[in-house]
Amino acid sequence: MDSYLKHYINGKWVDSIGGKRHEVISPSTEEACTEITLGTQADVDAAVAAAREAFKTFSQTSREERIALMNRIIEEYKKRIPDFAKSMAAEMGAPVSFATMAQAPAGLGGFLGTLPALENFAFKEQHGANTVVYEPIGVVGLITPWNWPLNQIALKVAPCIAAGNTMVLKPSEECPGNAAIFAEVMDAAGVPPGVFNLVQGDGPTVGAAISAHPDIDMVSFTGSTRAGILVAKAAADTVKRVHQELGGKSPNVVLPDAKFEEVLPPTVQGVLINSGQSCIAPTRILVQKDRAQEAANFVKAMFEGTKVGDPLQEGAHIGPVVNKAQYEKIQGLIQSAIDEGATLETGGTDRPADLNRGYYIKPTVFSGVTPDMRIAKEEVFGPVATIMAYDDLDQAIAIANDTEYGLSAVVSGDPAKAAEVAPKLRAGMVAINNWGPAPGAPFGGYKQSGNGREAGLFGLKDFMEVKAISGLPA
Ligand code: TXE
Repeated sequence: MDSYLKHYINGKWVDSIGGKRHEVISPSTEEACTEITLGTQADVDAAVAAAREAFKTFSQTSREERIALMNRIIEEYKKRIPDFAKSMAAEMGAPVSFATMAQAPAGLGGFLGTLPALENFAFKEQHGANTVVYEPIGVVGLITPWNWPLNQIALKVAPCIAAGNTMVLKPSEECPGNAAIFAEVMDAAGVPPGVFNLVQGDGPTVGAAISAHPDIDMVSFTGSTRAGILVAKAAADTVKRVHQELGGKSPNVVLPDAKFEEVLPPTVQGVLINSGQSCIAPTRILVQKDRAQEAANFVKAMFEGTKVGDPLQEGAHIGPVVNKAQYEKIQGLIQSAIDEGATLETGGTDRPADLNRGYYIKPTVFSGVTPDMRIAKEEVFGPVATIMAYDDLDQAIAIANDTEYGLSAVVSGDPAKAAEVAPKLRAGMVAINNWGPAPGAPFGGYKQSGNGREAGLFGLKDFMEVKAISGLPA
């Protein structure tokens, strides 16, 4: 079992002040694979004090110094990719090859995407009589989830470094090992003490302490809409900036004359990748009524061709879902669709063959899904696709927008026709003939999918303060 029993505060590995031990259960073996110490309010206080002190000097560093620091982080990060992959495979079930090729490099992408934004950033702009200056915001609290754990950490840490902020990270207690390795990377790269601090712990204690802390200027959260609302409420009393990347229920509008063999493979990839645990997964596949069964057959064949297996084995397959709670939630949603009259095309609640333990879900496809069903409304976060029929494009757009979420959407078919549909979709990101946005897109959502954007230039701006100075001498 891997042990990470210390927090990383002020450039040192330190014991928790009164924290209890916590074991992470591997979703493939159902046995403990990692132990951490759950942090306390006192640990958060110590980390915030270190970050506040470090802000005095780090906020004054030059663009060139921060570019050099980011390049050193990138070099140290690359050396640890095999360690990251092994840790994620054990803790959240990402198959080792997928973790090596996709999950770990995704974290690198956060830094590589922020570097050019920093290199070209205009820290000073003239707007009429006002000189507008972008400044670091201060101490930022970062709360991250388990599904793309390093990507989500990097999308927050990289703009903080680029902006000159200092930070306190609380990663998910479901997947804490990669965050500890990431702190080792920051240490090896020579990040000054107090600039980056890691406090392991749970949401209700450490997450809540960060959200409410009077000496934290901004909190950036990725996770469920449920927890995102709690973070915003806890942050309200100190009027800190709240940045939220929350859940999604993304539609895929398949245009009436789309060629299924061209457009459905990316959709299927987007639904199944990471065992369906992606906030932008295009799970509501909207198809014109007279072609809906043909689409269901196509998606079913692809789902049945997808292997489910042990994350520690090499090869192209999907692993289990992250934990027992998620497994039970997904099984419950699959059962709800059956009970509400959707047609189960493939999959279901049975255990996949040859897997006697672990939180494995069969790739599952439903057709005949209507907008009022739970499976059409709630974020499943598992390998489950729903085929929904529409009469005409206006109805398809109405169904696509009939959700409390607004993170991402896909339009499949002739790009010229898709371009007419894209502006009508209420989502932060619309991808045409792909399952997700191109690299560097401002990442974030409308409605209950969140506030603010991550990645690249837009992400960097979101982690900065804006000051207007008028009356400067010409
Ligand atoms: O996430 P939580 P859970 C969605 C997805 C999934 C569901 C539940 O639908 O099925 O959420 O996942 C911290 N104050 N997404 O329960 O609880 C927690 O410790 C402050 C979408 O595992 O939201 C962790 O660090 N922080 C998603 C982080 O929030 C709190 C990613 C996420 O955990 C807190 C994950 C509190 N009161 C789940 N309570 C996406 N957008 O990609 C919890 N946390």
